[in-house]
Amino acid sequence: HEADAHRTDLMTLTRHVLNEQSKHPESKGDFTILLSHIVLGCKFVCSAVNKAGLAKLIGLAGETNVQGEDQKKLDVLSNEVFVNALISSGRTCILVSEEDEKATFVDPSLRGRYCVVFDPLDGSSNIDCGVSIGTIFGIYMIKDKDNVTLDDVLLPGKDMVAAGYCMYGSSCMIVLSTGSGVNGFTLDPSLGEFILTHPDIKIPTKGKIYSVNEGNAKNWDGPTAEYVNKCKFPEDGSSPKSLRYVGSMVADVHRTLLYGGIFLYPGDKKSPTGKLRVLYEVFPMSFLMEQAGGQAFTGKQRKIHERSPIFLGSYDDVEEIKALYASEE
Ligand code: AHM
Ligand code: MG
Repeated sequence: HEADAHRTDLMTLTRHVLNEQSKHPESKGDFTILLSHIVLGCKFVCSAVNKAGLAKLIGLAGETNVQGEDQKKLDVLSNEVFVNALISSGRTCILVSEEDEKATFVDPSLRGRYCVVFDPLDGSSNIDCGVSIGTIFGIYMIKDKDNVTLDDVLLPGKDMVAAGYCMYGSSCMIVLSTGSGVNGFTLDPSLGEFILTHPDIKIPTKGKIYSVNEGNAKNWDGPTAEYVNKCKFPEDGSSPKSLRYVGSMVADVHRTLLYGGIFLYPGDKKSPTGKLRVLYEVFPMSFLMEQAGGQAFTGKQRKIHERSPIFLGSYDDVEEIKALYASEE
C-alpha cells in the first residue's frame, strides 16, 4: 500500500530538481548538475562534522579569515570542499565565500552560467560544543559567461534563482527553494541520499517565538527595543512569546521556518549594520522566508562581505517590527 510505495519510490533531491527543471523546456540540466555538486559538499561537511571530535579535526588551523576571526579547521576544510566541488561542476563562473576575501573567477575552460555565494560553515562558535551549524548558499545566473564581472553577483536577493541551507543538526537537512516554494530534504545516512521529507514548507503567519541575542540589548535602537519589549509584555492581552536563540543562523532560521515567529539580528549603536553578511547569509535566508510565505526586511548594502540588519519570519510578526521602524522615519 501507500506507505510501502513511499519506501520503495524515493523522492531524492536530484529527482525533485529534475522534475522541477522539466517544466522549463529550455533547461539543459546544468542546474541539476550544479546542485548535485552542492549536495556533495554538504554530505562531505556533514560527515566531517559528525567525525569532528573523533578525528581531532577541531582546533585552530593557525590562520585568520578575511574578517580577522580565528578560523577553525572545519571551516577551512568545508570551504575547500565547496570551492572544489563548485569549480569541478563546470557550471559556475563566480564564487563568493565567507572564507575568501576575494571572489573566485572560475577559469574560462571550466566556466558555466551560475554564480554561487555561500558561507561554507556558519555558526563557528558552536562547532566545539556540538551544537547545530550549517552551510548557506545563494545562486545567481549570468547572461554572458564570456564577460563576467563582480557586478554579476552584487545583485538584490530577489534576483537569485535559488537559495538554500544545509543544517548539520540532530539530522542533516537541506532546505531549498528554486523560486517556486520551499522544500526540505533529510539525509538518509545509509543511502547517502537526501530524501524529500518536508514538501512545500509554509511558515505560520504568526508565531509564538522570538529569536535574538538579548545580550546586545544595551545598544539596541528604539524600534528593536520596543518590539522585544512587546514580545515579553504584550499590550493586547495575548501571551508573551518564548525566547529561543541558538546563535547559529541556520538553526535559528530553520526553527523559525517550521514553527513560525521571528528572528532578528538588528543593527545597534555599536554595530550599525548588525553582524550578518548580506550576500551569503541575509539574502538567501530572506529568499527562503519569502518563498515560504513569510517576509524579511534588510538593508541595501552592495559589497561582497558587507553586513546588514535582518528581521525575518512569520508575515504578521515581521509586519509589526516593520511598522515600528517605519514610524521612526
Ligand atoms: P560566524 O560566521 O562567525 O559563524 O557568525 C555568524 C553567526 C550566525 O550563525 C548567528 O546568527 C550569529 O553569528 C550569532 O551571533 P551572536 O553570537 O552575536 O549572537
Ligand atoms: Mg557566517
